Amino acid sequence: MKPYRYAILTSPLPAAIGMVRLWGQNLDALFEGRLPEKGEAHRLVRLRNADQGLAAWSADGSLLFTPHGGAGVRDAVEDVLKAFGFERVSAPGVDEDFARGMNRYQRAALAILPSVASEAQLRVVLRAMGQTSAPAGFDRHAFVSDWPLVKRWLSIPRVVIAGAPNAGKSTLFNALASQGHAIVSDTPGTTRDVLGAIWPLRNGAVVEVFDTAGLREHGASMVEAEGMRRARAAIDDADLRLVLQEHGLGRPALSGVLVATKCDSGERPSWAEIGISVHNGVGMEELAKAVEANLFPLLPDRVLPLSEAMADDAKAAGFEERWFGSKGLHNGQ
Ligand SMILES: Nc1nc2c(ncn2[C@@H]2O[C@H](COP(=O)(O)OP(=O)(O)OP(=O)(O)O)[C@@H](O)[C@H]2O)c(=O)[nH]1
Ligand SMILES: [Mg+2]
Repeated sequence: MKPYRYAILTSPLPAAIGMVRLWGQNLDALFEGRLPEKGEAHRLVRLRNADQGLAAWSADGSLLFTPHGGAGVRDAVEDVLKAFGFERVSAPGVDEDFARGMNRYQRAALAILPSVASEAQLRVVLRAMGQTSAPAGFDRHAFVSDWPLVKRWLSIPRVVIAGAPNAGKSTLFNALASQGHAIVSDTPGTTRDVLGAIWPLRNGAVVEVFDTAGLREHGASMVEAEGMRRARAAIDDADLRLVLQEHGLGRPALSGVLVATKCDSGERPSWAEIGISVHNGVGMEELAKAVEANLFPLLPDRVLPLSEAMADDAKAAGFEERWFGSKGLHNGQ
């Protein structure tokens, strides 16, 4: 075996950071910037032209270098190391190093970590890795088997705004989506394409919200008909539909959260769950709450990213004791 060795420890890239462990004499020569002194936690150094990152000495005398976690950075780091005569040694890193001692349950959470898209998801995943504790009142029994709910927290659900032409769909979309700029006009049949944007909710989760073409039975041109076809496909694909209808008209035929629009003076027809006016803000908070309640009926603190198969591992690893204490559980809902 060569005296100069390295191992890539990162789980499958891309990730926020990469991890490379280096063994060898005189590693200073590789880096621009001084390596940490004895007893010093870490230092920011540059590995030639590959990348800069933190360097820290390990107890076994190896150096842990953490550059950025892109595949391109990893290749550049490997090029530099190979040019200096380093040999790559196999270390299925997650097994051997970073995740040493982790069970299947924690590893699953680790694998999800690079694709975490919201603060709420991060909380779910970090808790799975045992880095934070469960809050008082957490009811394990409600969640261990509720994998679809957990998956929802770990994905970005699709919320589709649907309804008749001119109902106010694009106006609502623009209000919800900070980056969305759908055309709004009082001509029915304005929207043709499906437009998507991120809508951050107050519970820390994010959803993707979609504006669609208005649906009507008759009189649509060919282009509008294609718009409606796309709208229906998006509606079929939705995790949640917001079905909009002007407050003066009857109950819409589509199922979903029924929202009466243009309720500028607070009026709400009996068929509607919520009455909104984007123009003066009526019902907007209620609408956001309804979306949260439908898609995320539980707060992230109440969600365990456990599949049923993983639950046994979690128990075996003593999670129960660590998270719930020895006094047992109670349902704090
Ligand atoms: N008074 C009032 N008018 C509104 C409100 N929301 C939307 N409108 C008006 O309703 C008209 C239609 O709005 P859009 O958002 O384009 O309606 P849409 O449902 O996207 O229509 P299509 O794309 O044709 O299906 C526009 O003139 C808007 O200004 C509201 O809260 N109050
Ligand atoms: Mg529109």
